[in-house]
Amino acid sequence: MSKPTIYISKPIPAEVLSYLQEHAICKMWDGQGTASREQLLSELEGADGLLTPGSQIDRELLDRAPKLRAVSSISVGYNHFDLEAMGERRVVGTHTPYVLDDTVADLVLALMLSAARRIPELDAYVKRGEWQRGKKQAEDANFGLDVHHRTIGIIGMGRIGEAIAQRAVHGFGMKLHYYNRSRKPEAEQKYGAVYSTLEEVLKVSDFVVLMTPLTPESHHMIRKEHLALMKPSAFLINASRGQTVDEAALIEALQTGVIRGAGLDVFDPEPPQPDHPFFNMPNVVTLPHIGSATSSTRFDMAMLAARNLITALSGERPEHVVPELRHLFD
Ligand code: 8YV
Repeated sequence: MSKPTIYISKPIPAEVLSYLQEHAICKMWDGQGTASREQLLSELEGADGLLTPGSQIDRELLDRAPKLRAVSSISVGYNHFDLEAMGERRVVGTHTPYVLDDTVADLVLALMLSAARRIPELDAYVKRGEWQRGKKQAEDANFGLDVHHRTIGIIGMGRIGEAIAQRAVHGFGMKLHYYNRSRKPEAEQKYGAVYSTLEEVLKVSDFVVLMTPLTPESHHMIRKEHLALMKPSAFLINASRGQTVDEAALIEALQTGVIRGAGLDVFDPEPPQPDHPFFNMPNVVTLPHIGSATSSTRFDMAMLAARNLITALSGERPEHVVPELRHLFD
């Protein structure tokens, strides 16, 4: 059987590339970062498969890629897949769950600690040579807040949510409330987690952590009326997708003291505009969507995505086909 042709839209580790080259004819985006939409549209004509870190896969793109049989995303989230269009055209979509759970959970704790202890602000004082000013600022009664023994509210108790729960409860002695579509009796047993309504989680938590996939149901699930339920001393932490929050409402809540601060790895849109109000808010810690970005986890994600793609192109069902497209193998 002749080898399939695949298009790789971002640089990947050499070992992952050699694996792919054993099984496929590889065409690669060789510029900086990730191939742009325009580049993808013009490169996919002869491709049977695509390896991507999260480019939009929609009807326009599928029209330009008549041979495409599989798209493998180097990400756990797959809100960039038009599942209906892919299903209609029998294009398999895969993602990379499990391998990033601990890395993203670590980052969520880092965001909580950075926001509560205002670490980036203090780091900037020290580096500007303003040691005394930084120290004085931090010693003001109203500056740093404790994370340990506080209440964390996790919205979306999937695998990453559980990895956060484990750190928060067993590492920091936090109390845990969670909201999820379905109850998680195991998490309740392991972490003493209290299953609550969304409203209740917002009301009782000192740190509200959003860890839900972006779906039509979770789009803007946190709006002005939800932020108003939070304690004025509470923080919102988002390392899932920016669109789960109404960003305009969040800006207003932060500017008017409805909540105390935020730790954000994700925005709507990304990247945020250069003059975004968050950039002048000392109570907001921002990161450029790097939740899973450690070298070993990114390696594992790329390798898993490569294996998913080759399995899908062989006609077998890859372990990590997204649930909504499993029916393509029935
Ligand atoms: C990815 C992510 O790094 O996995 C996800 O869903 O958000 C990140 O880990 C990002 O999508 C780019 O690949």
